[in-house]
Amino acid sequence: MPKQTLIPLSALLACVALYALAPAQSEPRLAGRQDILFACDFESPQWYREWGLDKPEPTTDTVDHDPERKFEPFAGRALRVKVPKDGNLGSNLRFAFAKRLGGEPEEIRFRYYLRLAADWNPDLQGGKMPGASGTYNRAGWGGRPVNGRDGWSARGLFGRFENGETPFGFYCYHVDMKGKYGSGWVWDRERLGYLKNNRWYAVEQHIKLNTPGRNDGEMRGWIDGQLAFEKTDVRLRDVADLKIEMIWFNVYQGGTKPAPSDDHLYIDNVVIARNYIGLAR
Ligand SMILES: [Ca+2]
Repeated sequence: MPKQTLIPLSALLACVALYALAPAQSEPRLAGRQDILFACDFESPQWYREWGLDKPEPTTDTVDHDPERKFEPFAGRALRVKVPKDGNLGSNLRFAFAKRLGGEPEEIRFRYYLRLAADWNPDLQGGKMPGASGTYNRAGWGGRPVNGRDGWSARGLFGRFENGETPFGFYCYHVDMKGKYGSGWVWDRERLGYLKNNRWYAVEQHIKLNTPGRNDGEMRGWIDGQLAFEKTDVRLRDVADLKIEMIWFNVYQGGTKPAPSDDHLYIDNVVIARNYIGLAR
């Protein structure tokens, strides 16, 4: 079982000192905020080091132009993620709180800008998008249901293409789940979570873990600053030592069937924070 940990204030302050300059450069609105835990604008040639990697994953790179897929920058370079034909995995980037900050929170916000490329057409199957998780490599993903003591996850979800739009939501392994697989909750408020290709969206997520054993966990989603989903009765855990282990920047098509074609998307302006982040501009 994971050790029960609190983020030491010194670690938090060190982190703020480390990252406070980076978002201020690319996002003036974040300047001076003391609650920003991580920001990545993908401008550095060694952007992957900001994610704790020695080299980028083979399905990821950064681009400032990509006319074949109708890319237009949101702010300079962006991460390009490819789900390859005959594959499933596009990104497995992670920001693990204990490793990076010395402790794990119970509430977190994160926001990124997402653009589905011209070739994005998940006709066959949906899949996973970035989200928070606490699987501790035991339970809460890949058909490994949870029991309240072993793990949980609340990744993003995308559904199959519907009339040229991609339904977007949460894919959640929680204590009240039925069967082997997590629950899919599309962000259907005012259809805000139905995303079109070839335009940028600001995607923000809020996770507040429940009181152990109680149905009072909170999950929210915003698209372009508008509340697209809210659920305040989630039970992600029954024990206090399950925390928010990481932000799992997962992009995965499936399921188990391989993708029938290459599908690309772009990500920029990633921010993880303690409070609501909002739009970059
Ligand atoms: Ca950028």
